[in-house]
Order: sequence, then structure tokens, then C-alpha cells
Amino acid sequence: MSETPDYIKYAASIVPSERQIAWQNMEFYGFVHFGMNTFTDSEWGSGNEDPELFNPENLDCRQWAKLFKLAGMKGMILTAKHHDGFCLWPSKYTEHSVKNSLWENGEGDVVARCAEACREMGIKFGIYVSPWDKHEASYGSGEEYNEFFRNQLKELLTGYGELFCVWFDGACGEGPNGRKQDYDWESYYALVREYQPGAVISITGPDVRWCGNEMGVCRKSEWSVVPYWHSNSELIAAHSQQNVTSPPKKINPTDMDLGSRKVIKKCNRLIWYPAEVDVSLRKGWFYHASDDYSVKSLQKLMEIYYNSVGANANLLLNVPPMPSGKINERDVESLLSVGAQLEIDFRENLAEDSLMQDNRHLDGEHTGQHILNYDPESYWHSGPEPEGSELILDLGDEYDIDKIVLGEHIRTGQQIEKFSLYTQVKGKWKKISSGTVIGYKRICRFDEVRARYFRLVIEKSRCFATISRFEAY
Ligand code: FUL
Repeated sequence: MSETPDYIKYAASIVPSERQIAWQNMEFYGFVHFGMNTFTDSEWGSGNEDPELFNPENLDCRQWAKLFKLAGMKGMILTAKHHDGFCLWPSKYTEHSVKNSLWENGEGDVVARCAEACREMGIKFGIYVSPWDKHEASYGSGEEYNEFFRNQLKELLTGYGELFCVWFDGACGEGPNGRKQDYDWESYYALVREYQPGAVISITGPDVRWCGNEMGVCRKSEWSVVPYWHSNSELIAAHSQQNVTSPPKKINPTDMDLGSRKVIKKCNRLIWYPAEVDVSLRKGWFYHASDDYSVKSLQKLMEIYYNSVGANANLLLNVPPMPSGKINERDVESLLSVGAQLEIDFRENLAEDSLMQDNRHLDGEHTGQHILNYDPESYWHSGPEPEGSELILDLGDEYDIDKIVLGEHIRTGQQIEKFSLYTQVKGKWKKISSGTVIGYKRICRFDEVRARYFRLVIEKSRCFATISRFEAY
């Protein structure tokens, strides 16, 4: 065996934080774009809108949370403040908020309603806050705006219970001649850490990486260990959406490979920075009646699910409520069908109570058999020679299978770089799937086979290999 190069050892040693592990377990959750734009039928407001325009006559955050739960989502992220600066909570620091709206005579608080509804439904709650604020006069001033932003942030971090995520958008559409704010990102992050230590800071932040487009696709190989500079806030902001009319449709081809050996070899600082796919159920992020016919089909949504959650990324699906404060029937139907389909697709894991053999393992605590319970801390470990290691699943009888779900024990890092999956047909192994990244979760889909045995071969891995999930459906 050749000696493992140092840069590989280094990459193999990068592990997620506890908050990143908790976030990764969320897998699928919903985005709610609701705010001034909902009432002006726009995507990006000017910041000069009259707060009185915000007036949902039947705000039903419970409907949102219940629907998300039924769709199989584990959380909700609400746009507490979008680029126009209008706040969905009665912030002390601006007049541009619900407190000057007609809704509930200015006494209402949408953020509180949502947080409460999520708690009731048993899903987690998070907030989207746009650092770019078109309304606020101090925007562009530097420290004065930073102070204003921190004050608002603190209200959100301390007033609404536990948050699982703070989503800082990177968009800035002011253009080269617009106001330029020098954001004090580090001080924003410090506040989040202080008041919500369990929350990930996403997108323009150090914990969760934007997949690079708004079309619901991620990379074929979505590495969680990537060069450190990908988390640089200035660069993220600079690369983010500059223009409302041309949201990024695909991943920039030069950004296709973020974490293969070729890439990490050239980099002396790496970070655990897993991907999130954000996409809207409709054409726009906010509700427009004219988008009613653009609601994505079940087929499209399942394709997005399998290509994100099934490819080592989390999925953030946006569902924009109407000006009434309710979610449109079309969206309801579409989401309920996703929930039902997920139930069907993952109804019974046939690998449970089966046998799993391996051709090597680190020790008696890490044999193949340790994969098959649902304890994420119980896993198979190859020991120091991962390449050529194999796991063989014996279902005990023949079953019709079209999906195998794999997962690494990410707490010990991301190791696997190449694998193949086989099934036994008439006594011979037949390849049914192969790939590079497994990571937290890889759902391998193939034409249905009637089979008893499945074999996973690790062809390339960093310092060792682990598997903590091996399910068959
Ligand atoms: C973008 C924003 O400009 C869009 O309006 C939307 O909020 C999307 C999720 O992020 O950067």
C-alpha cells in the first residue's frame, strides 16, 4: 500500500461541528417568502413602499407549518426582512415594519406567529434576514448601519425561541453606482453564536454553502470538505445575485468541482462547508397570481429531492403565501403529494433486521452489522486500508428493490471518493450504481431488481471508510 499523502490526511481530518450535524439531519425544510412584495406583486421592492400596504386578512401560519410537516419537511425559514427592509416583526429600530401596517392595527408580529406555529407542529424554525436594506437611510454608512443591523438581529435572536438557522442572503443589486455597505460580518456571526449557539449561519456565513443556482440542482459530486475561501463573506456577496431579473440558473462551470483531490491538493486551508439547494415551488420567490400555473409538478419536485437530499445536500423549498396570508390550493396539493410520495418511497426499509458482512473492519465495534440499526453513532469502519473494502447485504429473501440509501458517518469526516454498488443476478454480481461522493446521504436509484444480495465496494477513499446507513427500498 502506498503512503497516504499529507494533503489527503488533512482533508480526511476535517469534521463538521455539532450544529452542522444537527442541520444535516434536517434534510428537507421549507422557505417562506412573505412580506411587502407579496402585496405589491414584486420580487424586489424599492424600500419606499407604504407600510400600510401590508395587510393579510387571514394570516394562517399554522396552515403553513402543518402543510410543511405533511410534506415531510422538518423546519421552516421565514423572510423576517427582505431587501426592501420591511420587517415582519415590530422592530424598535425602524418605522418600516408591521407596527405601521393596517394588519392587526399594528399590533401583530408575523415572526412570533410563525415561531409559535412551528413549535406547535413540532418542526424547527429559522429566519432569513437580508443584510442589504433598501429602506434604511444608514445603509452604506459603514458602522452606523452595522450597529442598526446588529440591533435588529439581536431582536430576532432573542425574541423567538430557538432558531435552527440564520440565513444571510448575499444579494446586492445596487450596482456599481449604488450605496456600498462595508458589512461587519464577523460581528454579526458573533451575535448569532452568542444568542443561538445551535443555529447554523447559512449562505453568507461559515456553516452552510449555497449550491450556486436557484434551479434546484446541485453538483454530481457535492463535497462537504472544500477550500476555505468558499466561505469568505465578501466573495459570496460579490458572487451572489446582482439582478432580480436574471437569477442564477446553473452552476458556474468553473465551480463544478469544489472538493476532488485535484482541487484540495492546491489548497492549504479546508473547511467543512456542506451544500444547500434552495429553490421555489413557483417561478418567483414571492407570490404572484400570474405564477399560479408555474407550480412545480410532483415529478419535478421528486427529481429535485433525489438530486439534492439524495446527493449530499439539504433541500430548502420555497412556498410563498398569498396576500390573504394563506397558501394557495395548488401549492397545497403539490406539497401534499410530495409528502405522500416520500411516504411511499421510503415506507419500509427492507434492510432492517438483515445481515451485513464485510471483508474487513477496524474492530468488533465497527463491523458491517453495526450499520443496520438506526443509531447514527453505530457504524462500519474499514480500518486503515479502505480501498477494496466490501459490504454485503443479505436480505434473507428476494425482494423488489429500486433504491439503496447510503451514508457515511460524517462525524469522522468525509472519506469515500469512489464506490460501486452491485446486486446478485443468477449467482453473478451485476453493477447497478456507482458514484463518487456518498457523504451524509446518497440515494442510489436503479431499475427495480428482485434480489436478495447487495454489495457495496469502496474503490477509493481518503484515510479510511465508514458507512453508518445502508437501507433498501
Ligand atoms: C436571492 C434574493 O435576491 C431573492 O429575492 C430570494 O430571496 C432568494 C432566496 O435569494 O438572493
